[in-house]
Amino acid sequence: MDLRQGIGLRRLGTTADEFQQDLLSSLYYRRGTTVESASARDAYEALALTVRDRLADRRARTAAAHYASNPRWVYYLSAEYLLGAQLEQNLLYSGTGEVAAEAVKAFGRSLEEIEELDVEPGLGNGGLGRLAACLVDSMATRDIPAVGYGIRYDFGIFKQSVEDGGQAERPDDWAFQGNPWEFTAADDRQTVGFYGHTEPVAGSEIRRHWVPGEIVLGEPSHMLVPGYGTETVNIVRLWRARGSEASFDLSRFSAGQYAEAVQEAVRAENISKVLYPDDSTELGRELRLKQQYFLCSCSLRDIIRRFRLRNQDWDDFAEKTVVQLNDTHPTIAIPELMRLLVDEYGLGWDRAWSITRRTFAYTCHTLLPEALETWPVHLFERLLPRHLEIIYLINMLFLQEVEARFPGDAERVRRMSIIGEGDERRVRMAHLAVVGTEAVNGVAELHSKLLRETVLQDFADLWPAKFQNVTNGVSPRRFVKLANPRLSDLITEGLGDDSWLTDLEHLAGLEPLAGDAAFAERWRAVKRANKVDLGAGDPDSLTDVMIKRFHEYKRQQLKLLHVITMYHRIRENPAGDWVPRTVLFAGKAAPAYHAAKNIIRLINAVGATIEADPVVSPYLKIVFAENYNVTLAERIVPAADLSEQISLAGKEASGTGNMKLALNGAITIGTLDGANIEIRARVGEENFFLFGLDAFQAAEMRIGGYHPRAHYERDAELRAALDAIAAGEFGGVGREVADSLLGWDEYLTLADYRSYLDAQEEVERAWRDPARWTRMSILNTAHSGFFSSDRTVADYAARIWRVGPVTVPRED
Ligand code: CJB
Repeated sequence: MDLRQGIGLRRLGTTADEFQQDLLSSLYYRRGTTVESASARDAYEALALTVRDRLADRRARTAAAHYASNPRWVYYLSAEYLLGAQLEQNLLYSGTGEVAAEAVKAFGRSLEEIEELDVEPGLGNGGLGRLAACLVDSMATRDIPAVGYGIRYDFGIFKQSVEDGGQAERPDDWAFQGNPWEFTAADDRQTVGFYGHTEPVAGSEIRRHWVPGEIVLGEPSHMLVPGYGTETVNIVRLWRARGSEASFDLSRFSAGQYAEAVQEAVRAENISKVLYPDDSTELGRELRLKQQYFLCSCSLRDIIRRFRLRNQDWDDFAEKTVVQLNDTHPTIAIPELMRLLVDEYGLGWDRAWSITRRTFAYTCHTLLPEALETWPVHLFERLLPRHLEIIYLINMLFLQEVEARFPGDAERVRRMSIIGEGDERRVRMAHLAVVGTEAVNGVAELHSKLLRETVLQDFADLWPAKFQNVTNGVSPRRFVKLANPRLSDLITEGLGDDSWLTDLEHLAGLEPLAGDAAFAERWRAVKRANKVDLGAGDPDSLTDVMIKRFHEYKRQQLKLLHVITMYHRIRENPAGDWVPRTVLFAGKAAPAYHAAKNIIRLINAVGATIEADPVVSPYLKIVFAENYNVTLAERIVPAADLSEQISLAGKEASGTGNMKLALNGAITIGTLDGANIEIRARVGEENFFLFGLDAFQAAEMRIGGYHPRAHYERDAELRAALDAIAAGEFGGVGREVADSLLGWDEYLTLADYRSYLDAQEEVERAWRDPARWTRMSILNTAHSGFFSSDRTVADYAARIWRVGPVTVPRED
């Protein structure tokens, strides 16, 4: 199908000359400038537009193919997307990398220089947001008709720097200079209501009329999401809040009240102003619920609009649509769909409920109680009065079902209710998400099991078949091919082709090469060159990385206790045979998370102390890499020797950094937590450094009365490390950190300390034997093929979404 024929467009060329011509056209006609006067920014934008055009072509063919086949769609609803930088990816996915490198010579600049200007949209916090990005990549790669819906925050995750030894935050005005990857589509604007009251509808018991007290516009823009090795280009559609025309008060303006004249518009636009920078904790702020509802209301109306392009009958809706809720953040979509179907489209309650339940699926990403969202009933009542009525009705019918299944079990009914009755009545979003969906999944085997057996046990008793596991995965294109071109070339050479990029299990073909000395030598050389590029420390030292959000459950403090102990050991025995290490930390702490920021401060202080110490510094170096984001991960991951995955077992739902690092040949030191368990099972116990309590033992220990002080008393090295911290050897915050560890130690850091240090000694034994280490490294890569997000998407598609691919024809 050639969509260009009808409108007489010429085809976009594929040769270097044609590409260069298009690049110059972009510069002249779309940037309005010439080669002679082109700034670096002009060069970047012209290149981005030229690449984007190639994808837009494929996008048009994709849309046509989807329209023609009227398929079942996946709609992924996520409050966060960490898409990463776009230029390099889109060059790869459009196959224009080489011609572009040639063409930009016209500007007298290298492609690398131009790529520097490509800002990553940091529209997420961490793992959950990056997972969303990997899944949309893989859905396109697997030709699944899909749209990712999200919020176009003006300010993404804050920029982090270290000032005076601690974390400082600056706003991330990521699109300040414009974003060439984005298309706005003002015609698809939606109107969203908030506040107000509800009124009866004559002749109906169930329908109500909601009269909102505030109206906000949602304006969509989209970014293209190309598949790799296929023609499909899907989209991520992001909503931006705008004041309506009525929100500008001309009479006040005329009276000179300028601020008052725009205050309503400002209030509206605040909804998409900034991403909440909390990872795994919910603050329960009104604006956050407004964001969530804004996302869901705009997206569902868009989904319905799209459905009605090709379908008439509401009974087909759930056949044609699956809406995946990325954690509880978009759960308000459930009552919103009910409201739209019942109040706006006049469907009966039971029919609407049947459609709704069959439409949604819910992924849970946590086990931390503080991350399970609940909202005060009174907030709901004020902000979303109609939704609260609907939730009450859903809850009443649901509790009748529970009562019928478990007669007389009032305690169970209380536990399962969507409304929590405590000092303050609250809406439990996770309960609503389980009740209103067809499938619920955790993100790694252990996590899914713990969800069934602990947090959501009552629900699993009621509906065992609803609960599933889909282990997370990562994009091999971004996290191997783009991040680690040297290793990618070596893998391709070793395997004979690059089919591993779309079928990552092919990496298993590297296994025989693990024993090949020449291949191992080259493997080592790749790692070394990547370390040189990173420039974090001596490339011959063991590069030990802990890169993730700062959170006490992830236990950066345990890593720090190890470092301090090494510092003490080396000082005591400077002539010892020490393995030189570079310990690299990177990650952000939520700005309001005091304890996590203390740990960052302490890390930097310990780093400075070591650096100033002539005895220890030749062997030990701490690097704190500022402003961890996708782009920085792409630089660190290829250079890592050792991957720190040391959360308390039972706390990390999955982890995905662990997968990225293993795929790039880093060896994991880790607990039996999240996906670590599955990584270890695949790469082999002998290629994984295990330590610590398992989830069962950890839970038992916590219940049985845990005494961190007993570990302190018993272990002289631990005592020395904690004493040094508490005495303020590394600054004043040490006292607080030590008090928290000795007083309560929520995440059993001290209980796992000795086992962790022992495992680190095993690490050093392995490191001293380069042949052994390299073999372990190769086998980690070879057996991590399972952790491709293509496999994750295939699992969702087969078991939860029940969708198939739609092939987009090539342009012939
Ligand atoms: N996760 O990043 C977040 N934010 C949350 O609010 C809750 C969970 C993380 O999601 C990742 C993707 O599933 C997991 O790998 C990770 O364990 C989890 O903490």
